[in-house]
Amino acid sequence: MNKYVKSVIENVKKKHANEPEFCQTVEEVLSSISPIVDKHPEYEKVDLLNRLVEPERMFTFRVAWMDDKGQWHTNTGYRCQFNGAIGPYKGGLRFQPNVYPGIIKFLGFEQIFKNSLTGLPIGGGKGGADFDPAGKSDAEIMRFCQAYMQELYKYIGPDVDVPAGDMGVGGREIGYLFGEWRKLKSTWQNGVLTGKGFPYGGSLNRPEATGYGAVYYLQEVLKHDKKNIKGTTIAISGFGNVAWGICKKAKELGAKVVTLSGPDGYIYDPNGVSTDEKVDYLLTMRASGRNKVKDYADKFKGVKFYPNQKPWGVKADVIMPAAMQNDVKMESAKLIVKNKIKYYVEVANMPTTNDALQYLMKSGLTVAPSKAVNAGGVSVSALEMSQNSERLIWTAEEVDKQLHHIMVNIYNNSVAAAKKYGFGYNLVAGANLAGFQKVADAMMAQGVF
Ligand code: 2IT
Repeated sequence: MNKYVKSVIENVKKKHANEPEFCQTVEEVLSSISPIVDKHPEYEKVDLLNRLVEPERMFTFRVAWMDDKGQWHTNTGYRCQFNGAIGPYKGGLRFQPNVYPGIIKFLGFEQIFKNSLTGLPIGGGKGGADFDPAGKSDAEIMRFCQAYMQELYKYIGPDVDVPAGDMGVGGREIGYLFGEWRKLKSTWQNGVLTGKGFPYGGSLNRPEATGYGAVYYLQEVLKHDKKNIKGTTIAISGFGNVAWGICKKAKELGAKVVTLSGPDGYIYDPNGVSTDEKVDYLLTMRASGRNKVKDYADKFKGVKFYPNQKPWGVKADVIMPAAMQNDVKMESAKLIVKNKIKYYVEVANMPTTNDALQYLMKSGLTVAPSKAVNAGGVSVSALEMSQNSERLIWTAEEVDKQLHHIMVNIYNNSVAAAKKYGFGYNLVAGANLAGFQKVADAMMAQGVF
């Protein structure tokens, strides 16, 4: 590995020893871009890589809110504006009790390269809070979102930083956040958030975009091996918004999603999540706030529930982890290899530990990285920004067409970048190389700061 790259990885590991997720993504990205750095000795002179791993700025703020009994609570809010070289900071907000600076930084760092891959002018950012939405009433969620925006509004704007949703932040939360923005600013200002509801500036197909984009990417992967997606069986984790989008598009294309998972275990549906009723039921389960995937097995015949297990031991053509980071560790990777699965397509941000990812690749699976596969979500967010600034509304067909085009480009650019730098057919290295090159070029052009 390039000596400068190595020193930056070591530097991050030392400096951020208490933020393992951030160290993990930095090591994963930087180790694949080493051949670009070999070709550009000038990067070291301007210390490009140490600047790349340092957020341009990051905010931490207090969020105080009242529960329905009149008791006050205090949480920590975050917004990380990681890299704005190619456009306004763009990235989601995650509300989850395990949120701390290491999670926000890992997501923000991934977002830089993901957003670059989309080909659209958006920089990398991320935010969130260590707030637990589970079991909260609608009024409590509203008060939390309002209190959160009372601080966040100071740092964002349509040409500055455009937040969206992530885990724990869906259409409802974006609505409350946007309402508070309007209350505080008395301006529409081109929408300022993405993932808004359709009646007030949201884009058609934004809720579906991450899942749809992932399936479009999968189609390209299969096409490479002269395979058709029709009849393909897919094992996924999660049952949230992203899983829903995957099921909906897979059903349309004749593929079968046979597993879903939640904190309580996983379900196996041999017939697939392949009817409108089943796909819609995912929304019902999510809206119930129960956070239990067992409900699906109770509702539909012939479905088996496996308590406290992950779905990685099942036989399927494709594995698509779509729940959370580090969901697939070495022991699960071994099961996947033992079952002779050929395609491992990440969807959630960093769902695989670095050792498990390396092992899957070495074992001959085709591995696709999340920063490419899940980029459809943020791509349609960028299309929402375009529609808002032009005061236009595109049809669902138009948005879908553009999304499809973007995903095919991401795949092709990744394949080409990996080939160019001698990695062969390597989608993981390719995504990092292609994503990095554009950001590095932009940073070099803009001078040192
Ligand atoms: O991880 C992601 O790309 C997101 N949570 C969506 C970001 C966005 O701005 O739509």
